Amino acid sequence: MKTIFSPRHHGHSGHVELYDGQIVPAFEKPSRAEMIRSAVEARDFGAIIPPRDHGLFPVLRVHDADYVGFLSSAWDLWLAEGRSNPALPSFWRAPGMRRKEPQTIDGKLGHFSFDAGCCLVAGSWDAIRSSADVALTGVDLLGEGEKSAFALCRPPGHHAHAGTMGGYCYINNASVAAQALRDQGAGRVAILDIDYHHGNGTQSIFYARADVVVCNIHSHPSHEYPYFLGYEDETGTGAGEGCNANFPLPWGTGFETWSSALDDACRRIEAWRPEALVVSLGVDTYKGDPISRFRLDSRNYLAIGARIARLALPTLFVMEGGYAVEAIGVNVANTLQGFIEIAG
Ligand code: OKP
Ligand code: ZN
Repeated sequence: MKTIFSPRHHGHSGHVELYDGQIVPAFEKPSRAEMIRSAVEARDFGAIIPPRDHGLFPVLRVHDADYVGFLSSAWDLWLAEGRSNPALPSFWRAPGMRRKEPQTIDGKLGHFSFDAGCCLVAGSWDAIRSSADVALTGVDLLGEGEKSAFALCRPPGHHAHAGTMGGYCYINNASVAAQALRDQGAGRVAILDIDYHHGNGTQSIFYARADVVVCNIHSHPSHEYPYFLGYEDETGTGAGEGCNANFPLPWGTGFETWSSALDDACRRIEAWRPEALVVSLGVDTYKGDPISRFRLDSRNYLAIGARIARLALPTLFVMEGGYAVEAIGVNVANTLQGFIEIAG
């Protein structure tokens, strides 16, 4: 299995987030991707290659043009206000307020976000674009006949909506990849999101569609971020009715319960008969994760990879979350190894 990786992720560094009522260095930091890269390299799964430039067209298949325009220009607007510290949104609309895009950067930051989890610094946009190119290069590899690929994306993507950033996510890399697979000819594509947090952005992007089906296993939104989406009764709408499946689990969930949800999710995916699979791979389900509350052990990721391999689909792994930096490499590499041991 080849890995796609870009050192341009380093541009997104030195940023902050609001945590426990304080501004702290963001948990989503460059060392995450570097730890994963060295673990994958050490296991020798296959070549580690740089992304190819795909431009913004495949991103605009999923995201709104005004939003992408905002992402590309936000840092310059911020600088033009005479600031150089990290840019963080802190104003949002309540229901009933106007939906017009403000003309100044502080208003725009709120207009295009749903939380204060998405900081922008000088190199963020370049890193964000490189992350989408990493996912799209993974799609290319599947198109060229590879059975699987690992898109080592950073920053992650699954919380980003068509026109809204949030939860460390700017471009929804997994959604961009799924759409690219469709555009490349796959009849139906499944997305399996196993990050600890519900992939609200991915669900929302495909919620009314039957050609991209979405399965999420995550911490219950009644207690956990992103709080306002991810319940079991969200099953899709219109043509997409029945094409979204959520498996919310309580805080403290261990592997026995988690893996039985994975079995259920995999059976749902089989019933949809997809031609390709995108896995939103978060390893913040790990017991040592500093911001999460599931209890998976490192060895459990071998079994997860193996279960996914039994779906016997062309599979693109897209990196999402995981914040226990000391264990993130082992957990990701175990997932890929478990997959490879079954799928080859
Ligand atoms: C991104 B991904 C808790 C703040 C929650 C947002 C977490 C975003 C996770 N105090 N911060 O799904 O791993
Ligand atoms: Zn997560």
